Amino acid sequence: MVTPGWLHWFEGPTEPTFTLPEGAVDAHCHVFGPAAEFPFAPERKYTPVDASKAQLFALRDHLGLALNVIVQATCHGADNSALVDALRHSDGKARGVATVRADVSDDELASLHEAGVRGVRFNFVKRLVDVTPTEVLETIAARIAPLGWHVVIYFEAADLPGLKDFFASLPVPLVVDHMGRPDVTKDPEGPEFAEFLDFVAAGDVWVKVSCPERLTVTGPAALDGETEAYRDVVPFARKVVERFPDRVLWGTDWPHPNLKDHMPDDGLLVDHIPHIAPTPELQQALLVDNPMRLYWPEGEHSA
Ligand code: 0GY
Repeated sequence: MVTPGWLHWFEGPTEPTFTLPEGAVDAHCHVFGPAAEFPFAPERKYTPVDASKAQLFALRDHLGLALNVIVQATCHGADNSALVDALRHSDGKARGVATVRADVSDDELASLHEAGVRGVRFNFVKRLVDVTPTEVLETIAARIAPLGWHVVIYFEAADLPGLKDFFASLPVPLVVDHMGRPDVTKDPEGPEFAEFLDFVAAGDVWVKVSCPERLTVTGPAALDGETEAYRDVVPFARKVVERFPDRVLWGTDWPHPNLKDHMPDDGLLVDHIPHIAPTPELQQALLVDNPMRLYWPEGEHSA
């Protein structure tokens, strides 16, 4: 049974007004099931509505995106079958971020790499996962480092002080989901966000300036043609984009798990981009050059 109150992803998104640069990458999205083919993990904390690879690729084409980076969602645990199936059917247009356990075999890692996986995700958001001991995560990081992969980290802003030394010790590039989930009611110039920016500045750390729909408190929502959506998130995202233009990534987060308030129109999420990356140079870096360096360093179609 789907989790009570679960919001279905937005059907029939508008066509964006903002024209994406050629080759734009959605660097954070998911597939869910379909459950009949790829059952959800027994240890999951939520049961979503199905969101298939075909539906994801249709959204990509509708929005004018070229490529996807599909991130393993917690509802699939460490069973990457749905992710790998999507990668294998993407015609080279998708790369992936998997979840693995410390005892994953070398053959399995090689097979994930061959399918297009280029990173693993460490999730510290307690409503989504049970805590994995840091020694286990260190083992995983050591296993994937020789493959040239990175670690995607997902945490709440309040947890960064306790985690940042551990993050800094990892022997691979780091990619932070959703700007480290700042509390956008606080001052973007204040000490909490400054601590996050210092953490990014100090290491090989990349940031997804994604999920305004999840971080916003006062909106307005990306619905009904709203062209000034999520104004409270903009100063945070813009600050990151302008300070680290070569280490930022953008993604839709489709199909937007666990939103409680509203489901955004993904076309309007694309129209949000010029608010956070106002110049063509920043847009080219955010949407094309940076994700290509991380996920397709050898260029598309030469996996
Ligand atoms: C996201 C955010 C969330 C969920 C997951 O893997 C997941 O289940 O990441 C969330 O609930 O904040 O990145 O999709």
